[in-house]
Amino acid sequence: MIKKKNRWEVSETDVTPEKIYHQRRKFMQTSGAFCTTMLLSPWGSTWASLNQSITGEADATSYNNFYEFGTGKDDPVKSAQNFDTSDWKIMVGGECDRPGEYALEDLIDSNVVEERIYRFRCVEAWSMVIPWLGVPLASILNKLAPNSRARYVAFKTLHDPRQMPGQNRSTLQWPYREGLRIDEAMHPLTMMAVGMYGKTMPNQNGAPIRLVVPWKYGFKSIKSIVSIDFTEQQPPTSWNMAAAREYGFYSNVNPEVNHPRWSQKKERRIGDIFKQKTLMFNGYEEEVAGMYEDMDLHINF
Ligand SMILES: Nc1nc2c(c(=O)[nH]1)N[C@H]1C(S)=C(S)[C@@H](COP(=O)(O)O)O[C@H]1N2
Ligand SMILES: [Mo]
Repeated sequence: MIKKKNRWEVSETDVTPEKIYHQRRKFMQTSGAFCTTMLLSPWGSTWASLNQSITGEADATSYNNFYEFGTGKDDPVKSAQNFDTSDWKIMVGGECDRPGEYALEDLIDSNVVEERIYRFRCVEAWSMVIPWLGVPLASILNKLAPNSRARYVAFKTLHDPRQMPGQNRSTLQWPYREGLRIDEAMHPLTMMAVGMYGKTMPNQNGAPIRLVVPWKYGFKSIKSIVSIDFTEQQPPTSWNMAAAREYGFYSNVNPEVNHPRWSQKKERRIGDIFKQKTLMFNGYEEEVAGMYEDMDLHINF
């Protein structure tokens, strides 16, 4: 159950890099599955209208990129409805002391699940503001005890063409892969999300567990994760494999580095009419710029 305060007890909903909203919520598990309740506060539907900066839940859960369920923005909400995420396991391997197969409840400490409102910027120049539920990725990685050779963390999405119709086509090389440098993975802003808008993660948004890296383009936030590997070498990533000239390993949101086919200077927030300026590192510059101090971001895009 997610124990929610009444909406009027929610003190701070300002989405700024300085005041990242951390509303801790208890997230308890019942019989190995996460269970949510909306009994206490229906803010998932009301909050968005009260606070314009949060993207409407209906938009965030029906305008998706999840190519395993089709390339149209409205394909995932339609074709992921029967996606079976019960008894989910994550295989952990590589440079760590505790490899093996883990159930979600082994990796996620139920009483540290918290809600965080993050800006989310897709490389296609649209954006959203989402209240996620999850834990810092670092809290999971620390349990797995990476060793000193672990310089990167690689993630894979489930590969199951029977359930994921998009995997019957070679739009991308499956399974979907992503990766982070270990300092990026351990950064306190990096989150493993298990829900949004106070509810368990909808299938189309990456149930049951997905990454959220708010200063990077959306495609780094890999959905429906089944494996975590610690590696010494930079791991291959799906979009980089598909078009290396267009999608680099880092993919930090950067208005000064254009995609070869379009500008990254502006974005349209879903639900808004007018575009707004894209911020360096998606507005999280103060928190993350230090990790890239010695790098030329035009080369390491
Ligand atoms: N497995 C997988 N993860 C994925 C994708 C995908 O196609 N497959 N799309 C990415 C892209 S491009 C974006 S913008 C975000 C979209 O997340 P959302 O649908 O929750 O907004 O998911 C990312 N994670
Ligand atoms: Mo994206």
